[in-house]
Amino acid sequence: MMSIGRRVGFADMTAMSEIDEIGINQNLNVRYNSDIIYTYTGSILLAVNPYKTINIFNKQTISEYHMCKLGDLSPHVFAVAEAAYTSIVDDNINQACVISGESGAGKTESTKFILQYLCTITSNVSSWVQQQILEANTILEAFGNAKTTRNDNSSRFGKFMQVCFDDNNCIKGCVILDYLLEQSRITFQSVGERNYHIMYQLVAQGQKNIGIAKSFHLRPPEFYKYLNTSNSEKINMNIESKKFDAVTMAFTVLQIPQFVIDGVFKVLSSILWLGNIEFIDVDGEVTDFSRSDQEAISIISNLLGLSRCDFKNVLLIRQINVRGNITEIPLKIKEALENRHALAKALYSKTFTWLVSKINNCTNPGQDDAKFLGVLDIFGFENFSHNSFEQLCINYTNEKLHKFFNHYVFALEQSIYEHEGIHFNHVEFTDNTPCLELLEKPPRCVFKLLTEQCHMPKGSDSAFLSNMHTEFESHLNYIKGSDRRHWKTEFGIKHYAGLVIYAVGGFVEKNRDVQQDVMFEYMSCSKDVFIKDLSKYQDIQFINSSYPRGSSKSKCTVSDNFRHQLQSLIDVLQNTKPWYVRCIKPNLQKRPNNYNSSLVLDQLKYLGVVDIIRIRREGFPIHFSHEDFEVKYKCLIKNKSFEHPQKYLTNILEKSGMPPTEWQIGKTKIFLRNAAYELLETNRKDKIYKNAVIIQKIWKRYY
Ligand code: AD9
Ligand code: MG
Repeated sequence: MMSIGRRVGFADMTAMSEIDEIGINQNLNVRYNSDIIYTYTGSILLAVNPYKTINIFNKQTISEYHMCKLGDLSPHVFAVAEAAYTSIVDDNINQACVISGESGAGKTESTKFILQYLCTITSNVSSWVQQQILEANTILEAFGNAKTTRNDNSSRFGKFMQVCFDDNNCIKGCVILDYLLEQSRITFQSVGERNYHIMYQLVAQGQKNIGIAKSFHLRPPEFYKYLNTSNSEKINMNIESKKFDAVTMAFTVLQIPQFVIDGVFKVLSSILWLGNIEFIDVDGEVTDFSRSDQEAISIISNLLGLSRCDFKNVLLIRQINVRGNITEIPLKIKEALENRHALAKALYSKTFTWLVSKINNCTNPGQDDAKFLGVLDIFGFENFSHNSFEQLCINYTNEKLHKFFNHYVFALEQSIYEHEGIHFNHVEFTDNTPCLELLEKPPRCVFKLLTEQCHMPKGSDSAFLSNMHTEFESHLNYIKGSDRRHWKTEFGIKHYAGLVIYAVGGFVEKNRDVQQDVMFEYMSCSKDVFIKDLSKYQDIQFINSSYPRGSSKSKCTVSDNFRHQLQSLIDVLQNTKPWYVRCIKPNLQKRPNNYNSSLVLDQLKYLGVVDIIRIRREGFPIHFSHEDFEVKYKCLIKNKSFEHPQKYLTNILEKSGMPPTEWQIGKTKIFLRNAAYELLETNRKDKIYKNAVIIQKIWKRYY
């Protein structure tokens, strides 16, 4: 294993005398070349993805980090997990590990290491719960991850896993919140990308096991259009089928009954079959099935437990509600093709949220006020050659989290210093409030204008775009497109991490919450118990946020729901003690031993690393109220009778032997640098120990 005390470069970059991006980059590079992937900036951890196995994640390393303070050993994600856990135990405050970085930087792997750490150090008691938490991840990855050009195991949803603790600080369960699963992937994948892992795993299992193939009407992977939109490389049936076994095992550990597991696979198979329906155009107005569609229709209705006739209606007819009168209008071929894709996406995303809720039913400790340590693994900033609605939502998430981070690290800290009369050098940081306001602040903002179009019967992308151009023309964070030729199809937002050009095509449609209510209504009469249950399932995260249903005007759009979800996440984070893991991707080729300096430099810039180091070094990260400080450290001085309370505090600090540069006394609070705090703590623990020894001696003498 990596030698824990090995010195290469600076383990904590707040100790560097010269801090600029180049120095930081070199430091990370030198450490990376020696397979040291972790580096601190104060208590914030930077992690460079090694793209190879490094032997520092085993049980032995976990036990070395357990009970050690942050900074005692080499930087490690285990040290952050330990510090957060200790803080739950000592301070009784909820904790949050916020893991950020771009796609493929290592967020999901870091999340798993933190969970593995927590489950191991608390595993003497109910190890079943620990097992369930780890297996929940197996299911989430199978259903929510896919191969993309940037990452072979890319998470296509965000998650916040709250690990809950009982009064003895043992894990008693876990609550998972999921965010915005990417739906477009179910029906289309770009070149070099794939559908969700579980699709290949199921089909591969069908190739190996005739019983499975028969039960779920499975065919070889080449047969399915939804698995072949991207000409991706050949599927390794053996590996996929092994992974399928791991998923069924995980279902068992989570006590999901067999008929439910079968139900989930039936839905997946019917989604794959849906992709193969071709339709024929009857007369330009009406659509029907082609001869080859007949097999797919019977199989899907059979899998979903619907009558053929009901299912045909779902695929070929649209129902319109005009003042209570339902009118049926046949779909034109283009509409039928689109409607079929929408059905497939609705089925998959409902199954996904249903799965998350089932996992939660199993792992939820059932007590709302349990202490928790949350781990946030959410999509990083994205800027592709073609950016759409999904990228806007993802980048909006990053803006929100960046503001939260700024607020925590910079704004809050500096305003406290000013208020308390502390001397410090003001650190400038990029405040992203104007960009966030452009996106989300009512009454006129990007998301409001989009929703407005979605509520209009003839709402369109072009109307949305022209409204934005008029409304935000003079906004500093808005541009009308990459150049004049694209003003009719694009808009640009200057995010904290750079300018992103969005292609407006499809925004209105993607933001409309196409519920596929008719399909789910038919499914509620299904002969299959699971399908029936699934059709009635409503995501509780959205029940409260929805406006009254019925009129299309009041219906929540996808971005409305997402904004509510995100705001409640920020509200939760605001009441926790946050820990940050900033993940860095060293190269685009997913290769080990390959450090691309300019790629890393870009990431250092938008992760705000230089500013973090400056404020951490120039600032005083540890704060105590005068009273708390006195109670905690008065044991360190003998003379406890000072006329002036300020003198009393000064005396404690001076007696510890720390230079005055390491601490300051504010109007109501004491401010310490890390080194000062650690010295005080060591002195205090020594004192307590010595007192305990004395008491023991006295006790022995008398009894
Ligand atoms: V995405 O936004 O979900 O597309 P992540 O989550 O940031 O992305 P992920 O954790 O999936 O990235 O890491 C990508 C790949 O890098 C993994 O599949 C591993 O092959 C590799 N990786 C990441 N961290 C480590 C590590 N500590 N050790 C070894 C790693 N390999
Ligand atoms: Mg991930």
